Amino acid sequence: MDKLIITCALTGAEVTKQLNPAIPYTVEEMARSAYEAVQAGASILHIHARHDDGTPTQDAARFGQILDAIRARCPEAILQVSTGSATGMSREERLQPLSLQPEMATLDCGTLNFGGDEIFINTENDIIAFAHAIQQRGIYKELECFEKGHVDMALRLHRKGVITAPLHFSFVLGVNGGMTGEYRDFRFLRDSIPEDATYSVAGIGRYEFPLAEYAIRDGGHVRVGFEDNIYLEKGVLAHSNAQLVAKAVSLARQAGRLIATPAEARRILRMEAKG
Ligand code: KMH
Ligand code: ZN
Repeated sequence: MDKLIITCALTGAEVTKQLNPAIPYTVEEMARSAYEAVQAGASILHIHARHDDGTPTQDAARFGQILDAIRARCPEAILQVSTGSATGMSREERLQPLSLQPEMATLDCGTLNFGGDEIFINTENDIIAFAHAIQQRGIYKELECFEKGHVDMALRLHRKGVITAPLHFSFVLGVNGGMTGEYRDFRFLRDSIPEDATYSVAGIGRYEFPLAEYAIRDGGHVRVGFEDNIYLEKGVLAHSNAQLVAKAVSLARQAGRLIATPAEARRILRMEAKG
């Protein structure tokens, strides 16, 4: 079994300091949280940008400051920018950070309800445009799928030559409007992707650690972090992203799975063959 790749989703676009004061917003908070997460065992950092007041932004200048500050403290880590951002942003707004030539970016593979009146819109033409923009620049992509239809869309576009190999999926499960993160959901998605594809799981809220355990035992990879979950355990807020990463590391240890360094993660994901 390959070593375990741990991604840390540092802040996202939705959670706030009102819910957990440790959520990073500022450039300094992002850099510190990234450093601690990498020290704890993360090899990939999934990055959203916020203004100092917590408002999500895809502004390239703000993203550039955050990426530079993280690179200065974590020169080896794989930096994955979000092209999903927050609901309601236009295609052009969302694509902005690709101009910074990050090593990795997300490619969201379908639309879904996102709680309340929110809809996270990714039409087929959006997905095609994002795939071209990411691949043209030689950036490695992670295929974010919130339900089975998104996996099918990614595979359909792969067969058409729009989405190129290597295929690395992220199953983001437990969003209010997407698929839940029960074992049967995990199994269904995991069995739906090609043999030579890789995958990571991101469980929202209470699904974070149960899903992590399924993936750890199955040979998949894991994402944790404040974007997805703010609790270390039921009713106990996490003080840092690093605590959530450390918990994933300890689950891996219990299962006898070693943790990948960033260099090892690049090899496991075949990042040299960007597609
Ligand atoms: N914040 C969500 C609306 C991504 O990073 O690519 C979208 C999201 C997906 O977080
Ligand atoms: Zn995200």
